[in-house]
Amino acid sequence: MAITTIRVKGMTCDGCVRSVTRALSAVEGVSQVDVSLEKGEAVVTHADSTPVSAIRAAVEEAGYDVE
Ligand code: 9UX
Repeated sequence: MAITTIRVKGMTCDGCVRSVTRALSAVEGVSQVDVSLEKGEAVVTHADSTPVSAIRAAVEEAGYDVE
């Protein structure tokens, strides 16, 4: 198990938070997602086998930028 924190740019409302949460939850191996609008951060708990690149890609495909 690993915990990765990424900075997400462009979230402006709770709908954005839900979109990012949904996108991250769909990534293979992800077991927990905590997205903070205030911090502009997502804390993702995932399997060791889940590449951070897949986590970043999911956020970008949902329409947000990863710092
Ligand atoms: Mo509300 Mo957040 O339209 O994109 S979901 S601003």
